[in-house]
Amino acid sequence: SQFHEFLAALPKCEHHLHIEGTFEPELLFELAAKNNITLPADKDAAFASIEALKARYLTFANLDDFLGYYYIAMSALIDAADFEALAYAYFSKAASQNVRHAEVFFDAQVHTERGVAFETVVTGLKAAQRRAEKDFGITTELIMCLVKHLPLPDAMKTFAHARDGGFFADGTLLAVGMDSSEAPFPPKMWTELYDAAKAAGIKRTIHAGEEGPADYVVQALDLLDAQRIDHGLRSFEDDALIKRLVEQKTLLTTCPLSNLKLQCIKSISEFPLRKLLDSGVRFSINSDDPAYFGGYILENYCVLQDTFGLTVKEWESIVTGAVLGSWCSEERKKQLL
Ligand code: ES4
Ligand code: ZN
Repeated sequence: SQFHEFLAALPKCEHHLHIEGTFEPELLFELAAKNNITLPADKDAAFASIEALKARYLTFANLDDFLGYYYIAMSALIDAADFEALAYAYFSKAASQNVRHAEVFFDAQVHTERGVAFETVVTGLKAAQRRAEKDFGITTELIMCLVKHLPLPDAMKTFAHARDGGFFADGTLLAVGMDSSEAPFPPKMWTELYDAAKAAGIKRTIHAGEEGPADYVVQALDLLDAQRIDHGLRSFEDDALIKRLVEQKTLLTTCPLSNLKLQCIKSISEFPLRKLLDSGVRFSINSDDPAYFGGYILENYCVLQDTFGLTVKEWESIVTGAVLGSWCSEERKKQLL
């Protein structure tokens, strides 16, 4: 429709995108073959073919059901060129949807745990970032996510490696975040990590209020001093929390198709878009794991438009909010506005 063309043309920022979540089945099978990695088709028939895997991705029972596939797929990423190919494919797709600035997560520990060096991951991602900026004019940043399903000392070790190796100081990494399974791992478990990041002057975000309750968002603010909240879907269960998010201008990086596919909401009409707009909370609309959830950023914008019928003015305020919530230089913000 004409409105979809308007949405396609809007200059966008993406703040909630797991680079491993852009691993399309075609590239997964290609890299698995190249690297002699056998996908576990003996244990799960979904890995028998690209088509079977795509069919399996159509529905997930919950976050952990999805994460099982996401972590297995990652095992096909071995050398720097693999990470470069993965990230360049995403940047190219994002640029085609008029994403001008992207802040991208990667799951460092999941790679180092299986024997891929931290430096290999970062080298590949950086090569893609350089090429994408040159080819498409898109600016990109990396946010290192630590995973909640591994113990705190593990996260501390990976964080210290990145900090002491100068990866934050030299601008290779922009910020730290946390992701993976939520409900059993409340934010209060990670105070040591967030204290260390804050002490080192490093920006902090965390996935909270996706499957977990609004109280996890409160914990992230109170105990971790998180400056951004990834998802924050359930924040509207707590009016005082919303008031605080508005006052502090905390960005919620929302992901509607992800919430739908992981059964956090039963339909897009349950996504709290009206509340986000009416409360004045700063938020952006993002794709999370587009290879798994049935759409990149534009498809997320379009499904909201088809459900909620926003005005041009409302969309303009959404993309402006996304620029203002970005962690780029003031100079770059001016270019994006
Ligand atoms: C994730 Cl949707 C989502 N939630 C939590 N952790 C994640 N890692 C990748 N995608
Ligand atoms: Zn996420």
